[in-house]
This record gives sequence, structure tokens and C-alpha cells, in this order.
Amino acid sequence: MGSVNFRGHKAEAQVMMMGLDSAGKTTLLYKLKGYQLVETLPTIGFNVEPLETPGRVSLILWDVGGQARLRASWKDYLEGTDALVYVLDSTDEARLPEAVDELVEVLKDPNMAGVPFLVLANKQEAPEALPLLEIRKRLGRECFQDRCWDLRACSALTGQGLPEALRSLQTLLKSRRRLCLAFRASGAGHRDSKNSW
Ligand SMILES: Nc1nc2c(ncn2[C@@H]2O[C@H](COP(=O)(O)OP(=O)(O)O)[C@@H](O)[C@H]2O)c(=O)[nH]1
Ligand SMILES: [Mg+2]
Repeated sequence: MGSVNFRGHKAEAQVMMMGLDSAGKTTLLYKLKGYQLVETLPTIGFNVEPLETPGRVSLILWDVGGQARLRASWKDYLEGTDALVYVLDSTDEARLPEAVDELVEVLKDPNMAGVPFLVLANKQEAPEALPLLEIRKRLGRECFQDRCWDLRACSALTGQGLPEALRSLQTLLKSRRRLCLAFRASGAGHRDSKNSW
């Protein structure tokens, strides 16, 4: 897996989708791809799909299995990640602290330094879903200062909020690009030009 790189004239960004099992990652991936919604099975390993977007960057979406026993291998997927989409089940209040703890763990990985992330409060169409403000409050207790991130509400089932989520992801990816350029301009590091924006 590489970092953002050019194919023809369009850049490709590696986007990791993570979150606890049953958060709705696979449903989200299928909805974004326009596939017919089918009853999903717990993902063992990962699904990967390219996604063309109107912006300058097309996405390679990695949907990584989130069951407890699979989470230890999350770090194996992080090298070359350009953005993380972290999916929360807004109806699963009981496991929200666990979901936040896992996010904090992922962000500690050295491969996640400077990587922007988008938290998606999924299943918002469900009547029992925690409102976005409440989810923001619970996330706010964690220290995400000094990071580029965003929180959006969505429903992978109905598609509500997905265009806005994709726009936010594109904006976060732009911030990643600026960071890479500043990093190179400062002479602080070297990235292989074929792997840079
Ligand atoms: N109500 C509701 N259910 C959803 C939504 N997204 C996913 N689900 C359901 O949540 C369950 C787990 O979804 P799945 O995509 O397999 O979760 P994953 O383990 O994160 O990949 C399935 O029964 C989905 O139909 C949503 O936006 N709203
Ligand atoms: Mg899945």
C-alpha cells in the first residue's frame, strides 16, 4: 500500500475505514459505491474499493474488519494512510467509550502522525441514535488538539449526510497535502516524488 500518488493526472488517496464491528463500515462502502444493499456479514480481513469523486483526488477505500480479535491487526494497515474514516454506531451508546478508546489507540500509531481523520456518526436515521451534539461532547473529552479532524452525521442505510462527509474528507485530504508540502519545503524529510501529491 502506498501513499497518495499520481495515476495519470489524478491523485489517489489511501483512506482507511475503521470502527468497531457493526458500526456500518461495509454498508457505507457499498452505499458509496452504489452497490445494492445486501445483508452484510462481519468482515474478516478487509474489503478494498476505488471511489471516483468529482475532486482532484480519487479514493482507495479500505474497509477493515472491526471485531475485537481483529483490531490487533489494524496497525498492519496504517502504513501509507492518507486519511482515516472512523465510523461510530450512534445507536450503540454502551460501546461508545470503547469505540473512542480504539480511535485514540489508532491515532497513537507512528504511521498516523499528521494523518487527518473524519469521524462519522452513522445510523443517524434511527430514532434511538444519539444526537451529533452529544457524540461531539463525548469525543471532546479526548485530546484531538493539533490534529485535522471533523465529525459528521450520516446514515449508510439512507445515504443521508454522505455527500457532505465526502466533501469533508476531500478538505481533510487537502490539509494533508499542505502538510506534506510544508514538510518537504522545510527540508525536514524526504518523500519519494512518485509517492507525493
Ligand atoms: N439503521 C441503520 N443500520 C445500519 C446503518 N449502517 C449499517 N447498518 C446496519 O448495521 C449492521 C452492521 O453493518 P456492517 O456494514 O456490516 O458493519 P461493519 O461491521 O462496520 O462493517 C447491519 O445490519 C447494517 O444493515 C445505518 O446507517 N442505519
Ligand atoms: Mg464489515
